[in-house]
Amino acid sequence: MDDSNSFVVVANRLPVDMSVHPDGTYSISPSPGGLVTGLSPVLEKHRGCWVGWPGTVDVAPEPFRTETGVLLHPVVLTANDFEGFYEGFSNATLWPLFHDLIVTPTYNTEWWQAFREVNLKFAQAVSEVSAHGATVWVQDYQLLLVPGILRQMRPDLKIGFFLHIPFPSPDLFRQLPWREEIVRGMLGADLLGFHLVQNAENFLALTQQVAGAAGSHVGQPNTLNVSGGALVREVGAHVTTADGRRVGVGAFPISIDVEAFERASTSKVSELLTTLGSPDTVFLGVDRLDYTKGILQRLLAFEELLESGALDPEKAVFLQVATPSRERIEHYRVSRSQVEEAVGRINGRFGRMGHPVVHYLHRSLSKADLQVLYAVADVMLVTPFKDGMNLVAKEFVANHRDGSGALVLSEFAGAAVELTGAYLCNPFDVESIKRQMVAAVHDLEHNPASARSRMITNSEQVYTHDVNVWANSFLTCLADAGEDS
Ligand code: ADQ
Repeated sequence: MDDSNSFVVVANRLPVDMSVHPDGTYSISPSPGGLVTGLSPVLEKHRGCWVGWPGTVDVAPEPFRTETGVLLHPVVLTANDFEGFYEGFSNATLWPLFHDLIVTPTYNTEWWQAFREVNLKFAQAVSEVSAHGATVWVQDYQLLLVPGILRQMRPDLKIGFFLHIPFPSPDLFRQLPWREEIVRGMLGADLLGFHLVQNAENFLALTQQVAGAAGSHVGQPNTLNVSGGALVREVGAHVTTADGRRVGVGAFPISIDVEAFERASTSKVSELLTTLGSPDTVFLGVDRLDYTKGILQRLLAFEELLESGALDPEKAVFLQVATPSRERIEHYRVSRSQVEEAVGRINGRFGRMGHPVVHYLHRSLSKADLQVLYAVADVMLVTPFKDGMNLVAKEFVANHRDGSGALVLSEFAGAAVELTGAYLCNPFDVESIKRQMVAAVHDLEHNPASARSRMITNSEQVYTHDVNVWANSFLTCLADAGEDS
């Protein structure tokens, strides 16, 4: 067995997209998304192994090493697995439930069966590749059952689990017909990590309510410990399972590889500004096209500000980049058509020939191109209805280390706990988004010292709490976790 398999990450997706060509050959390209952004630097540092699905059904390449030294171990999923496990249970049941029912979750027994079977496949793949006593780090809501299955297959492993999305209040979670199995699956880990203390507290409260899950009792739930508004270096709480294992529970807010987001090349920035007609104010949104992200609401806020004359269409532009996401799911299709209809309407109303007021791209961009956009933007709009963390907000902040620009941020994004210099808005209230957009523009123009001090506060937080701090604090806690109580 390969030595590098003493550190194994397992996530639904590999950090690559694979496409199969008609002649049977395939090509591979990087895949965007928060989880990949957070984990890639960690895996590169540990020269570890990443187990996951390559994004194509029924076929997968042999394990291979990336240019940066990470061993990728593909898991084969069938078209049925993809539908029931991924589109169904993961993204039409768990995703909306864990994001506080922004759309109504579907509870479907066949999807649940597929979810169990595919979690078993992932656990088997991990079990095959992991060295004796290896550390296995299981990622996210698609693999909630993997810790429990792995614990039975391979009791020698040290198992950590990190949830990248919010953990809902127990009252919502209890809707799930398979709630006990899910909690039991999670409790197979030695350490459970969440972004926020609130998420960890929701889980701890749940283990008391769904006690049948493991006959578990909660230890010291009130000692969850926060320093600097966010970081927990020690596991402050634990759950003792019926079989006497101690499962650590803590909050570890994810972050970014700050060096990758230093300022972009100035020539490209001024080139883009000229292309945009040298506007006074550039607003920017960058998201996966997901109904949780509040893209439509921020476009409506922009439209209403143009309508009322608070913004001048000759002087303000809005750039929105939306990565295609989960396009076969109905709610995602509806979201896309609403966003695109709004873009067309706003340009029809306020643009002129050769001068749209909203520039919209429905595609993935390279990190270098994203950096140019972050640098061009005066006001970044991050307005999700609910978000585990939101790395886009942190990327923008890292790009504005000099204190330029302003961030309008939803109070329901996990990042709001840390980025205290942001202009916080309530995305359910378009007036609130408008107010904060206007306040940000006003400060940038008339109160630059205050705007600068806000952004410096944000960037200091991100530069002192980068992705290495996140990974090291989780992995240090994991190394100490799992002893019998
Ligand atoms: P996401 O919902 O994907 O992540 P986010 O945290 O903002 O959301 O991460 C998106 C990542 O994708 C960023 O690194 C961004 O640069 C990249 N990206 C977005 N649009 C892009 C585009 N058009 N082209 C290229 N790259 C693009 C989930 C959770 C979040 C949590 C992360 C990490 O939903 O709440 O912050 O995981 O835990």
